[in-house]
Amino acid sequence: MFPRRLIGLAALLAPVALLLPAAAHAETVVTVDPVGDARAWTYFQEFQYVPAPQEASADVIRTAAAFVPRRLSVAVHLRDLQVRPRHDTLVRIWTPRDIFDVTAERLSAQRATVSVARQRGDAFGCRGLSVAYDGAADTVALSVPARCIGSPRWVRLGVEVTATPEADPEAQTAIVHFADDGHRGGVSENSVGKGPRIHRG
Ligand SMILES: [Ca+2]
Repeated sequence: MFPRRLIGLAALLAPVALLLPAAAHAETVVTVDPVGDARAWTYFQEFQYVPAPQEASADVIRTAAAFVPRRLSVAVHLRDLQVRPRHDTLVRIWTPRDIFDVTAERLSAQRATVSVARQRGDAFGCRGLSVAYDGAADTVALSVPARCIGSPRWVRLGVEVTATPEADPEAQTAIVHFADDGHRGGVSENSVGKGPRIHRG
């Protein structure tokens, strides 16, 4: 009934068809950042950053993100995610219309918290927003419901991690802070590096 050539073609296409469902999933976009490019500063020397190549807990080495219809997932990989008196992860989300800041914070070994705000705005409620600190995998994984950021067609991400290894309330200005930007060598005091567009799919 079918010409042999067509049957041969169908046999050839069958494995390709099997791959299609996987191809239809949202891609995971991975960006890499230099190893050992964290910076240190104290409030006393505000914005006078010095190289801190030994700092591993704030050193972003890779960010993996996937944007499916209902959710943006971001995993920030650190060189060595240790427990610190204070550890903050900022994920800035640029959409076609807005800019949002998702901020995760972990104080010592307490349960991490996360909030979302419009840039320079107040935090707002977002059911389903979550963060998971995983010391074994050295990741801070964030999940942001798409509706909380206006269900945009695409996003671009900025990542900045800050860690404070010593907490001495008697000597505020002497506390050393470490930071790293996930999309550039070192950090900048007035901007956050921007990753590529990630389309929702
Ligand atoms: Ca880095």
